[in-house]
Amino acid sequence: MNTLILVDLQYDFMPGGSLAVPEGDQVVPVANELMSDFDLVIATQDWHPADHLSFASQHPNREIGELIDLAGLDQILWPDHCVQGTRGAELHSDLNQDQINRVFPKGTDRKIDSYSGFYDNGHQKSTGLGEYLKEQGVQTVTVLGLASDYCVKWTALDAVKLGFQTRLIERGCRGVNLSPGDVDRASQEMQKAGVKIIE
Ligand code: VGL
Ligand code: ZN
Repeated sequence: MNTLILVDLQYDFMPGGSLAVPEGDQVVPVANELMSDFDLVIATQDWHPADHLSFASQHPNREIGELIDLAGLDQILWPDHCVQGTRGAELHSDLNQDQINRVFPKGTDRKIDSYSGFYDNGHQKSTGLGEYLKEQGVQTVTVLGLASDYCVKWTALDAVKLGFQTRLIERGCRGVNLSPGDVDRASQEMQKAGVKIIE
């Protein structure tokens, strides 16, 4: 089971979206091009309630980009994004969605963020993705999507931890770079953990 994981290819992470990743839309054609090479295609979908506590709007006197403590975990405050049922939360319509076998939502619990497609940031609750891949007999996963320095990174790191051989398609990823160099550091961190960076 040759498996491709498409991370958060949603309008809010594309140019014009509320948490726009520079050139985020450029990875959509890469995803489309690669899908047919895989037996199984999974998409993750950031899927927050409107009052999600990762939103700066939920914390009076706090600003976007600030770091807070959220139930004991470091939390960066983001603009409202990927609110359930809104257009910003939809997968980009140029994606060949009929080739996506399953979509795994994440970040649905108001009180905890979920960068990884496998677990929330406290590693308390699984999205079901890891169990699903194991059931399917998947051994190797290939990851691409948005954003390199957040959801892609944590998804790839969890994939390694779960024992999957993990590959990352670099040209299929773009990052936020909240601090300059974040994407490069994410890449190094993934590589160190055993993720094979391709191209
Ligand atoms: C993401 C920040 C907040 C991502 C999701 O998809 O990388 N980043 N929520
Ligand atoms: Zn989010």
